Amino acid sequence: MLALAAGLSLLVVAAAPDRVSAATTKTVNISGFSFSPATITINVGDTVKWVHDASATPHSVTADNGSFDSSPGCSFSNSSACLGANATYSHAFNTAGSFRYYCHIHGAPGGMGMSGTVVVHAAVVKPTITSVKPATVMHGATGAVLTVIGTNFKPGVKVKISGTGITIKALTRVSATKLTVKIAVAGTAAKTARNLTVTNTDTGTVTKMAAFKVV
Ligand SMILES: [Cu+2]
Repeated sequence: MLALAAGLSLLVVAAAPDRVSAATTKTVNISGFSFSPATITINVGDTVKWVHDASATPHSVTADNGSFDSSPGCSFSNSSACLGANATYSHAFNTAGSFRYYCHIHGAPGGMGMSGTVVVHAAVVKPTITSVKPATVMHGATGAVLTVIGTNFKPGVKVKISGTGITIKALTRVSATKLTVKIAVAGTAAKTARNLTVTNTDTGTVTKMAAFKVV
């Protein structure tokens, strides 16, 4: 029974997208009459924690689009509903985009006065490589074509091959799951196994060790 449970949890882990980084929390300080930093950049799933300084000045963290508000009732006449000395407010961001916010007392929507922006980047999902064919490439071949099968190959994808003596002549992204790589293999290229690395413009990357061999 224990073994079965362990097997199931392994399956769950394998099915999850291969994220480059885990969720984190970043801090914005509410100091004086400003948010610091005024613009903070995070990834989808991350949390921003706002920390009020030690002063008693009332503030709020209020989204322009109404999606979050630390202190809905906060106003000049109701400052007890605002964030006070050393108060904190946290909000998790689960969609990519740029989110403006302001303070009910000292700012206004549209970046007026005491305000800030949270920039949320889409999570980086790594590409994967299932297979590279053919398994061997002839020494001195001038127009060999490797077919790379995998997932999440994005437009602008780049390919690198380990070692020296191999020149990439053309790279075609046939689809998100298929690349073709035309290579020339120098007569002096070492007859060794080569690693092939695929890298997306969003930095998601994967290397297949000994993807093919020069023979
Ligand atoms: Cu304020």
